[in-house]
Amino acid sequence: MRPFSWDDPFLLEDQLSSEERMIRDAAAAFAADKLATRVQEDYLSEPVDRSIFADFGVAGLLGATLPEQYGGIDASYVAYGLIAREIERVDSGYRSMMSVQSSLVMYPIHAYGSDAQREKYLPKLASGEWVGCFGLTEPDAGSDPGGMTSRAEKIDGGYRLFGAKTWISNSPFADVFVVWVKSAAHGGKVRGFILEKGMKGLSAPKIGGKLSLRTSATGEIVMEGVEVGEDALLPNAEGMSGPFGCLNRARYGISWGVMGAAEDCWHRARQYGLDRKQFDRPLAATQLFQKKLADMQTEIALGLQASLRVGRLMDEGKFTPEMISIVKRNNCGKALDIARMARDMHGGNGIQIEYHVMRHSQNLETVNTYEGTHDVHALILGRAQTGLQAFF
Ligand code: TGC
Ligand code: FAD
Repeated sequence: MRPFSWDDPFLLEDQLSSEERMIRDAAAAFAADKLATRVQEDYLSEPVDRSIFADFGVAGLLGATLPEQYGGIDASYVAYGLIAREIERVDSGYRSMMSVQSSLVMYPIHAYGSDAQREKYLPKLASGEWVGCFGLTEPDAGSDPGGMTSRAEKIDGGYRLFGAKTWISNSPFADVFVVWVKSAAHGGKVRGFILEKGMKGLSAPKIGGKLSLRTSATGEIVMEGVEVGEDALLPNAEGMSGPFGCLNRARYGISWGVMGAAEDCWHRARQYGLDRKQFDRPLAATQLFQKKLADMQTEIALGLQASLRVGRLMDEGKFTPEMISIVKRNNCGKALDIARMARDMHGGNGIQIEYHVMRHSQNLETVNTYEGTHDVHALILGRAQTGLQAFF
């Protein structure tokens, strides 16, 4: 019988293809070399620094699921999840940068864009030369994005856009803005537009003072009569299924990513308990400490298996959004519990940047909220099993 692998209880490793393992190993090496080396300084300084995108691009980690023709590596959705897990093992903010670019900017341009839009934007987004952002949330429309008031008015040869988006990852340094607004020319339906930095009437001020996700820059998108041509409209998406189609991919990636952050907390708590002695014995020799480690191991092993299953279903074209709600919601909630517990298990040291666990727990507060809060995903799942709408 094979010995029990405490850090891979269900032998996840054996369930991956050699190509998936290769992509995972490349992402892990990248994360150790380029991200772990700067994370403490980035978290403390809350930088507006886009240089990391070029590093991601060189490593082939942007838009990985897209075809090579557009700069992707034709990776499976399982491989995409494995990339998110390795990046978020270092920091949720870095994973946010990667997943917004991949799932929320490159995916809609590929899935809903014209050939000209694909050729113009995707290679430069894949290389990290250009940075993208995704504007859906508004000051008065967060969990209910259908309540947005941003709008496009038809003008000769194009559109004029008005409105404000808030809480937008990457916006302060973005070159490419995928924004979702209601278009009167399309019966008031939600349509996607691609805006570019420097357009008259477009600005993206930074939101400062965040106590979470500090390695990732967040800002607004302000549109004061931004004029664009017909070629800025994403032709192949109409209605809320456009932005939600992107969110399906990003939420799925998050379900893997948060397990990476949780694993980092678990491994650090275990090692701390082995090293630290109180009452003349290691903390890890106490029953309470071991119970906490067992809870972490169990939830992470189950969460990873669930994400792997959803990833395989995505690769087979058999997924539904509700499956993604289950893994986004549960994995985020469990990862947040694990990070808070790991912080506690580190005692006073747990609040220090050098011990990493409090940074993870602060980050996971955001990840549990964005892309649909924990409770909003509960309502999606409640509606799916009762047929009853409980949003209002
Ligand atoms: P509802 O009536 O359910 O649906 C309206 C239309 O949308 C379609 N749809 C979906 N299509 C594809 N995938 C999904 N997951 C879909 N969910 C809904 C639906 O079929 C319908 O289409 P049609 O053609 O019939 O009109 O919509 P609702 O208005 O009742 O919405 C309720 C709810 C809660 C499901 C939805 O609004 C929601 O998910 N709210 C959460 C908002 C959210 O996730 N925002 C994310 C903003 S982006 C972000 O946070 C990025 S952070 C990234 C980072 O930094 O990593
Ligand atoms: P609200 O919708 O006001 O929710 C507040 C509370 O009320 C929550 O607990 C929620 O669960 C609860 N609630 C809401 N509705 C109901 C209901 N019907 N029943 C019961 N409870 C309910 N958005 C983008 O478009 N692009 C981005 O790149 C992006 N990046 C982000 C980065 C960061 C750092 C953060 C914090 C957010 C980001 N967001 C982004 C926005 C994010 O998606 C929203 O914050 C999220 O959807 C929640 O919306 P809200 O903040 O308006 O909260």
